[in-house]
This record gives sequence, structure tokens and C-alpha cells, in this order.
Amino acid sequence: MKFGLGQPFRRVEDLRFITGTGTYTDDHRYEGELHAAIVRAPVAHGVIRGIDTEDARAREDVLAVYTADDLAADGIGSLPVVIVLDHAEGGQMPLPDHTLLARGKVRYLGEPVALVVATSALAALEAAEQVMLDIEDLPAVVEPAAALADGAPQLFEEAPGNLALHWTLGDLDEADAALAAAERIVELQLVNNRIVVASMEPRNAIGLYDAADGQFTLVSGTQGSHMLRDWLFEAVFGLPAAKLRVITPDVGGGFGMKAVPYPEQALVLYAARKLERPVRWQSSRAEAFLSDTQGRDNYSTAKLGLDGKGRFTALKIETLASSGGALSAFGVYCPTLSGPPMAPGVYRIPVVATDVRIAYTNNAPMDAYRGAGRPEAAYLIERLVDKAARELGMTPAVLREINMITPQEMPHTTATGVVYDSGDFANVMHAGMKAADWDGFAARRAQDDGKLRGIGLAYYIERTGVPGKEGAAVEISADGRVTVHVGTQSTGQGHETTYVQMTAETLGIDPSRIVVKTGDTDQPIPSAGGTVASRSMVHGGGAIRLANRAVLAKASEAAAQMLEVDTRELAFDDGVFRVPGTNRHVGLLDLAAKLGGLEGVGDFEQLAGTFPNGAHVCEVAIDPDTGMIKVERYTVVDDFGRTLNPLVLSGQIHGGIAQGIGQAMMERTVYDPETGQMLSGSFMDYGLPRADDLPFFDVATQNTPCTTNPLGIKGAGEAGAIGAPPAFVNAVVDALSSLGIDHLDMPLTPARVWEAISAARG
Ligand code: SMO
Repeated sequence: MKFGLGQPFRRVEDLRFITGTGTYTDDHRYEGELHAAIVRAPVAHGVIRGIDTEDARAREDVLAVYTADDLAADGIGSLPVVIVLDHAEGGQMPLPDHTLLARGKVRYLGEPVALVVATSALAALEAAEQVMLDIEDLPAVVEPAAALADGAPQLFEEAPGNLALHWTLGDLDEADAALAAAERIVELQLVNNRIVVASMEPRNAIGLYDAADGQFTLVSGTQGSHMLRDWLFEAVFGLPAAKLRVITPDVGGGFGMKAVPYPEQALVLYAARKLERPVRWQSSRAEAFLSDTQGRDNYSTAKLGLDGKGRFTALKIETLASSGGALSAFGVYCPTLSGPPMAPGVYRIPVVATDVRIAYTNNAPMDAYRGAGRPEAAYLIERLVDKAARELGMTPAVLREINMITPQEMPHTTATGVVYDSGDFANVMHAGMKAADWDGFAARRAQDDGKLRGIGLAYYIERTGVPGKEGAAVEISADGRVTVHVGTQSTGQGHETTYVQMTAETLGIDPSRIVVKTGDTDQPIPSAGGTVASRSMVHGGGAIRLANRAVLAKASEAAAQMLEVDTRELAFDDGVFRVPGTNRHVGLLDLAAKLGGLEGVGDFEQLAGTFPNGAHVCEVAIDPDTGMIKVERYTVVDDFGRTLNPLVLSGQIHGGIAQGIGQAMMERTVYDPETGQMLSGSFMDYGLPRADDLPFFDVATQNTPCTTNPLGIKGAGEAGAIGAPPAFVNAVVDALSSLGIDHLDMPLTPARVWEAISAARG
């Protein structure tokens, strides 16, 4: 049995996870450890008049209570902003200070105000309750349009009118002119709803400090130890990054949210240094709802111009987005650099322009969530094209195909300046429709059971694996064990399996001998990015490929010497070097034993993006009396360039679809518009999809190799979450189109659907 690339090798990490023997941050215990709790803002907007810590400090089980003043006195800095852009009018966006603990004002419900450190988790929580906050309420504003309106309450002095950033892409005047010249304009207003990220394992951090050498260690669930160290440490502590070691053990889900540096990670380090004892913090689910970064939350108006033959001539998008009550590290990335460049989707559109205003609002900070901007772009164009097809009386497939970029046009540079290297969009779309039995839908719709049925198509494309470096090292010990070191972090994706597969194939070594090590800034690797933007297989895989080749190059030198031939006369197969035509040979593991070990380093640089794309087809049945939607079929055909492991791949797609349908069908973070109090602060109030909300997913690939990386792959981690929302909403709108409904905003809860049906029926 071969376990090479392309094989459905079962995930080696799953035995550990499903038998409860994973080792997460919370499983780490340290002698003399202390427990931290965060005192959080009980209101969404207000002036801090006083923080009374006396009762909490008086407790015997409390070692310290810290506020922003203590941090300032110790010279502690603020959280970094990684993405800093200029306003369209010129001048840099404001960078209001993101202190670890609120100073002077609180700007969102749950914002950290004080840190309590005690001898037990319970004592820390109790003492946190005893910290008395004197806060003068200010009016709150939770939606970007309201925040940008005249007279809105001001969050930051540095950001007049609550404008975090005004950003444009393309020429808006040119787009207006092209729209004015169009035969027809199709317009759509839509909301991309604010949602929580809901990782299964909430955030956490353990801070350790060695006073003898001034060395810090942070144990925390992250999407990459190295990137967290580099972003967090110098900004906050003013010390070189080498003074901090970050260890990331098993992680239960990240989805972008754990790529971001958080106050708590710096606070436990601060407290560990002050108290010279380990300090641990574990978020509760309630805290996660309030203080994890959230996703999406934008409001767009889009206009698509068409000529008399249904060809797209222009696209103009105006978007209002929310930054929340603090600027997160990549807070402005999703609605600017990530989403808008992908606005044209898979279509030839000569003129594209986007205008984006990001507003400060009194709710949780916004940042990346699975897809980070590309789902918003795909949702917009795929809803718009579907609406256009309906208005033109064309089928959704025909209108798409007229406008789709063809393989002959590859590489294709979009009007937004993105270079698509490869893809066969029309054929993959037809494959998806065939797999979904699109033609048989008319008969399924005709069944007489009182349900309203609809079928929806969406064709997504996204950009993954943005340019950057990644390093890896492969070590073979003298006793024949192989260790693969890499900096990309699995938060459930199955890297331990795919990276082992790659290595087993290249080195011809049994997979049971190979382990993958990640999550430690002390690893012997030349560089590390981390796991974001579906980059792990492209970047990490690229680095491991180079490291494996470096091992083989060294081994082949040694083998040639031993077998007394030139390296060019050697053949390598199945872990053995041979001199063809003779019986002289030596195994790689024997060589490693003789040499006392072998190692190779890979230093990989990815220069361009990859462009996974595919067809999602969703079929729904709606009960008109209750507004309940049942997803009856869900079919996907994707182009991922090359499939490394179909089992791991389909797991990624399944999870992504579940998150995408979750957003489209039931998820929505709700804040009271007057007070900024959260109305959806638990899973009793916030709908997360469960297994019985979803059908079996029929998932397949029809690959066109990617030309921008040596493995020929296209990143797959986020794709499911990108195609699903437009496919689902297109299906529901199709079901309701006979009632004259041409758009509904997510989430399509039973109440919203029922109301729309009732209103349409009068
Ligand atoms: S949403 Mo991701 O970690 O780019």
C-alpha cells in the first residue's frame, strides 16, 4: 500500500482528537501557576470615571489587580496594527491607540478594563466581580451607516466622524460613465451580516517569565507562533522578539480569529513578569462572544452594467464596513486589499470600481473570518449576476457562461489588477450542474407537497496563498525517525497527515516513522508565516518539498561515495539508492544511521497567489407556513489545481460549507442599536448550524493545475465558506421568485422568510 500524494490517507491526528488525548493550551499545567480573569466593560460606550480595585485587592487569594495606569507606568505599549492604509483623499488612516486595557473610555461591550490575578480561576472570577467600575454612559452606535451619520457619538478623537478609513479601488468616475453608457443596469443592495467566529476551543494564553535571563514564554492557541511573536512582542514590550518564545499546542479552530494578537496574550506575560509566576487565562464562551474578533459586517450597493447581448460592461460597488470599537491588527484588510480586488469574480468586466468606508462602531473589533474579504466579494458578484439573469430572463448558467473568462484567456488580468493564472470555469460549472442533476430539478420542484422549491448556482473564485516566505526542516535521526518542522499551524486542517504524506512519498519512508512538529518559535526553521489565507499547503507544502529535496541531495552525495559512483549514476526509488544494472544499493535510513542523522532545510518563497474556484449548487425546500428552509441537496465541483488528499480536502470543504450556510441561514451577531448591549451572547440566542440542519454534501474536483507553485495546488481551506452563502441565497430567492421576491438579506431565518412570504402574498 502506497501513501503518496493523491491518496485518501486517513487523518493521523484524529485518533488523538476523538479519544480526548489532544493537548491543548488548557491542558498545560505549571508549578506555582496563577489564574487571571479580565474585568470587562459592562457598557458599549462610556467614560471611565473610576476603577475601584480595593475590595478585590483585599482578598487573600488575589495577588494583583492591574489597570491601564499600571501598564502605562511600566511602559507597556499598545497592540500593533499590521495593515495601515492611506485614505483615498490622501493622508494615512488614523491609528487610535489600542491599549491592552481601556484608558479613559470604553468603546465596546466586553472591552478589557482590568486584569485580576489570583490563586485559582474561581477566585480570579469572584475578585473580578468585586472590581467596581464607575463609568459614565455615552450613547452607542453599532452600525457603520449610523456611525458615519452627522451627529453620531464619537468613538475616537483621532477619527473625526468615526471614519476609520475611506478607500477606493479603480476609477469611480469611469465606472459611472460606463454604467451610463450601458444598455441595462442591474442594481442590488445587500448586507453581509456580522457573525461570531465560534471556534470550538475558545482563546487562551499562559504567560511564563524566567527572571534569571529575562526570557518570556507564551503558550497560546494561535494560527502561527512566529507571526504572533513578531507582531505582538516588540510593539507591546519594546523588547526584541527573540526574548519571547511562543508555543502553540493543539488548537481547536481558528478561522482567522486566532491569527490576531489579543490583549490577553500580552497581559499574561506582563503579569508573569510582575509576579514572577506562571499566569494563565482561559476565555469562557460568554467572553468569546464579546471579545473575539468578529467577521463580515458590511453593507453594499452594487451596480452591474450590461450591453444588449448580456455582456458585462461595468461594475461599481459602494460599501460601508465596520471596524468595531478598536482597530484590530488586520481590521481594515478584509473590505479593502482582500475583497474588492476579487469583485469581478470569474467574469470579464472591463471597468470595475469600489468605494469603501470603514467606520468605528461600539461593538467587537472586526477582523478576518474564513475567507477574510473574499466571501464578501463572491457573495456580492454571485448575487448580482443571479439577479441580472432573472431580470434578463436568461438562465443563471447561460448569463454566467457568456461572461466567464475562458482557459484561452489565461493568464488573465482583471480590471482590478489581479492575475488569474489558470481555470476552466465554464466546464467546471457544467460539471457541477451535472453532478447536481440540475436538469432533473424541474421534476423535483413539481412534486405536490406544499413546499416552495428552489435551486441556486454560485461560481466562486478566491485568491489564496498571498506572496510570502515559509521555511521547513526535515531531520532523519540515526534510528530512522523523521521529523518535519514547519511553521504553518494546524487548527484542525490535518497538516500532520498531508505533510507526512508528502514526506513519505518523496523520501520513500513509511508514514508511521514520520512526525510533523509545528507551533514553537524555537523550531529550527529559516522562516515561518503561519496559517492564514489558505496558504499552508502552498507555502508550508512548498517549503517541506524543498527540505525533502535537500535531504535527498545530501543523501545522494553520501550514497554515491559509498557505492563508488557518480551521483548521476544513482537511481532513487522507494527509499533506496541503487546503481542500475548492478545489485549495489543503500537505503536512505541506513545512510542516516551511518551518518549519525541527516537533515535538510527548505526556504520557500511563493511569488503569486493561487485561484481556487468552483461551482456550488444548492437546492432548498421552504415551508411557506413556517418559513423553515430545508437544504435538500448540496453539490460542489471545485478546481483546486491538484488534490493531495481527497479525504482531508473534502473535510475542509464540508466544514466550509457548514460555516457558509450557517451565515446565510441563521447566524447573526445582534447588538441593541441604542445601547450596544449584545442580544445574541450565547448559543441559546445565536444560531450555529448543527449536523441535522445540513444535508450530505456531494463534493468533487475537476482540477486545472496551478502554475504559480511547484506543487500545482490551489489553497482549499476557505473555499467552502466562500461558495456557500451565494449558492444558498440564490436557491432561496429562486424558490420565492414566483412571489415576486428578488432579494432577501442573510441570515434567512424562518422569521425573515415567513415575513417575506406573508408580505408578498398580501
Ligand atoms: S480568515 Mo484567514 O485565517 O485568512
